[in-house]
Amino acid sequence: MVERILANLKQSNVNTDNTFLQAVSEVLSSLEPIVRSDPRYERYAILERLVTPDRVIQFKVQWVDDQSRVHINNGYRIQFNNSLGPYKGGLRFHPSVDTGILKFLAFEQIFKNSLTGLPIGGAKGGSDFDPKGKSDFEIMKFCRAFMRELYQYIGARVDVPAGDIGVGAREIGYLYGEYKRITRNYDGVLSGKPYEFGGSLMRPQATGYGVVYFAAEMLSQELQETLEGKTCCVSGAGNVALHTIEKLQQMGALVVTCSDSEGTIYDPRGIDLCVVRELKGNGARASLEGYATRVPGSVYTAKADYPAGGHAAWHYPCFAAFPCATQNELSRTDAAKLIENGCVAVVEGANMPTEPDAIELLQREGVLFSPGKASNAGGVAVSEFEMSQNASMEKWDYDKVDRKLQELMAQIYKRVSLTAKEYGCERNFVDGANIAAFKRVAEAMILEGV
Ligand code: NDP
Ligand code: 2IT
Repeated sequence: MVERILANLKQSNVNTDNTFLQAVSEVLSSLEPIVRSDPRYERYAILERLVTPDRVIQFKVQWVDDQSRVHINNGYRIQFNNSLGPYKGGLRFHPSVDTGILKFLAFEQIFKNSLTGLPIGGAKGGSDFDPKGKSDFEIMKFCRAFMRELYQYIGARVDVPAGDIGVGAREIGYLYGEYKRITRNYDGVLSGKPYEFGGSLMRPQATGYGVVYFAAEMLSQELQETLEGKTCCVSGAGNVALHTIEKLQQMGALVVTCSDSEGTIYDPRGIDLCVVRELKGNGARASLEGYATRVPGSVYTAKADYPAGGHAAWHYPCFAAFPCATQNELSRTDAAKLIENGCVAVVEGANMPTEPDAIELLQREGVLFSPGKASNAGGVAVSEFEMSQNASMEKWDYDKVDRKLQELMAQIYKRVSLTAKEYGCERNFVDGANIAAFKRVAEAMILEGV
């Protein structure tokens, strides 16, 4: 059955990026044993329905830059599945965005959101707009034009977008302002809003901090280990990477790498977050090359000089690796190097950053591997906390959000590891996550009828 579904999907997705097929084939291969164990899944065509988005919305975004030139971009929202709750998932602004990438992200989001145990469905959206080099006013004008189309498809109980690559609190603020101007509605239609108008404390930190809470729980339960005094490698230098580094440092780890789309920094004395923030903060997107000129002893490797078939960040010795930039950024070559250097855990902060043959090798060699849908779910969980605060007109304090986030990450770890044990694939957190997430969504799909 799984092979037939994949063959059909291949035929209907020939013209898009193949990350969607990659994500689906990983999930379906985890589900093969469980799907055969319950005849209802076939009777209700759960798999076929699950791999087909409810709606793929595409619209034109036209805006005018600071030199009065007119630009046209594609805007998208993919509402994949709302069986568990309102559609929920981020918006990505990056030139690579197309329906293929967004389908992969929205599909993964269904499973991630299910793993949180919270009432949220799966969606993703965005644009091929490139925020790099744009002025603050251009970003504002683009966000307003984007929302002029998007507003009709979203709502606090319908679909609640948030940030992702290229979209942070600044962009969410501009998007929300335009939504409010059009609808006169002050509800929580976006999450990740600035604190001043309904944002939750700790939402900016939530994904990265959650990644480290998950890693700490996994290391303690599986290896009776902690992160204190351990060398860690991180990729990325955006929202998820910076907060992963920050929490790792708070827990006493030594983080020696970070990266952006042009290159990687290695700093054996530990990444100086103040310097990275000066280069990357507040929408500034200066190259990390500037880090090496400012911090003596650090080394910058440009992407063109990366090891063949690999990423420089994964070629330094470390105890644990945290890919936090983008999809498919950790190859089999990188996995082999991590293993050779004694790495014991790979914890995904980004969505699907590890290539399938790299995952297979890491698992085969006994490296603990956590898929993003489990370890980066803290971001969307705190988004749901924000929805909850907006609905009840409350404001939670920082400690409450932090405590709830820590509890939730520990619960996700438990759900994933117990499910893996129950289905005879102990320590395979990919299968554990896919099966646990699937069971909850499939049950809801059966109960709501076709
Ligand atoms: P940001 O835009 O804040 O940062 C993205 C980082 O990744 C930047 O350092 C960027 O480099 C780098 N990057 C982006 N695209 C590429 C590419 N094609 N090749 C190499 N490097 C690249 O995004 P986030 O930190 O929010 O997102 C990072 C990852 O985490 C994504 O996979 C996202 O889907 C996932 N995620 C995000 C959540 C959130 O709450 N924000 C929640 C859960 C997952 P440069 O500065 O040069 O562009
Ligand atoms: O991939 C993700 O989980 C996000 N980009 C965050 C989604 C959200 O709704 O907070």
